[in-house]
Amino acid sequence: MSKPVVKVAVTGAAGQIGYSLLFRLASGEVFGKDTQVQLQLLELPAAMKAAEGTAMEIDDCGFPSLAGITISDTAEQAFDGINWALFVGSKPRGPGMERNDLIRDNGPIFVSQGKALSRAAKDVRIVTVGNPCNTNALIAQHNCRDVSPTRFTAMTMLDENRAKAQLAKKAGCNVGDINLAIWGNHSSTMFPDFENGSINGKKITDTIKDRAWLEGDFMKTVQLRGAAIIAARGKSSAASAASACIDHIWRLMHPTPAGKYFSCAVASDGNSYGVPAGLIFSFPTRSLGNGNYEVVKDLPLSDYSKKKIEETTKELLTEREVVKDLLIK
Ligand code: NAX
Repeated sequence: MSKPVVKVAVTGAAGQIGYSLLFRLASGEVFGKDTQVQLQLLELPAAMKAAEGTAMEIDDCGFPSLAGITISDTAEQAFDGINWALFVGSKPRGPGMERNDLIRDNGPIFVSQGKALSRAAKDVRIVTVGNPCNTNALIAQHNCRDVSPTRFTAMTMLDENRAKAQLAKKAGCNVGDINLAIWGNHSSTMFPDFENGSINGKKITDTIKDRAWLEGDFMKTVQLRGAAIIAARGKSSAASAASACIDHIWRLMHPTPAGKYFSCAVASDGNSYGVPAGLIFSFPTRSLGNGNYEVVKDLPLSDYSKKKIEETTKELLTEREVVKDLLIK
């Protein structure tokens, strides 16, 4: 009997993240060995040759779970019939560039890709990685009339993984023992919620009693980790971002164990934690096991947490204002 095929489009396939992500998608680790993965790569014309090189290397891995690879510089072609759209491709932030300049520069990419997606795919789930990923997801969602807004997500899993790694070192535990979620924007305003999080079922703050570290070095390390990696490596995070993208998809595909949650930026329903409706906001999220999810409701928030959530909300509202002319519907 032939195996089911999942079609996955990856934009910016010839980039740094693409170079790690594509191999892991093709290897079968996300969708399982009993599913075939069809990769549909999208690149700019100037990077098509490099994408071909990456595709040659993927072929050379001999992954039995790979159905095939197509490469295109036309979004509608790359998105034809896809089940997953991984929006990785975007322009990097240039020297001296302000965040708002980057938002304005990258916004149009997500207008055209949102429209193309609407025409080319119906049963599709979207993961936005390209920065500023929350607002890029918002733009794509508004321009994609024929796909449910709930299908659009942005990636804050890398922030979650970074936070867990720091907590595990401090507590002397395994990262797998930690339950923690990120609130808000994938930016330096995001809030890793160490107040609601747990280590082996016990509150993080009961295990790590050094509150000054949690509010200080821990928060700073997680919020500024991207910049620290650029300073050390001379390039932005790539393999860790690809790994987080794999985790993001995997978590959405598998039912979240009781009492646990993960970080996923999704459209706010307007009735959760005071976050205005429609903002693509990272919440503690649980998967129903089939790609569908629910935001965890009624977590208690201290005044400290509320303030952090307000700060990141404010930043996302400002970003939405900057791109308001790109938001149709
Ligand atoms: P690279 O510059 O290595 O690759 C980007 C690729 O996108 C290039 O090959 C480029 O040709 C392609 N591209 C640009 N515009 C395109 C378009 N309109 N259609 C298709 N392809 C297009 O960047 P890379 O390191 O791979 O990072 C990609 C994005 O991920 C960046 O925006 C980066 O800021 C973002 N990140 C997001 C993270 C997150 O946690 N959400 C963390 C890592 C990373 O910083």
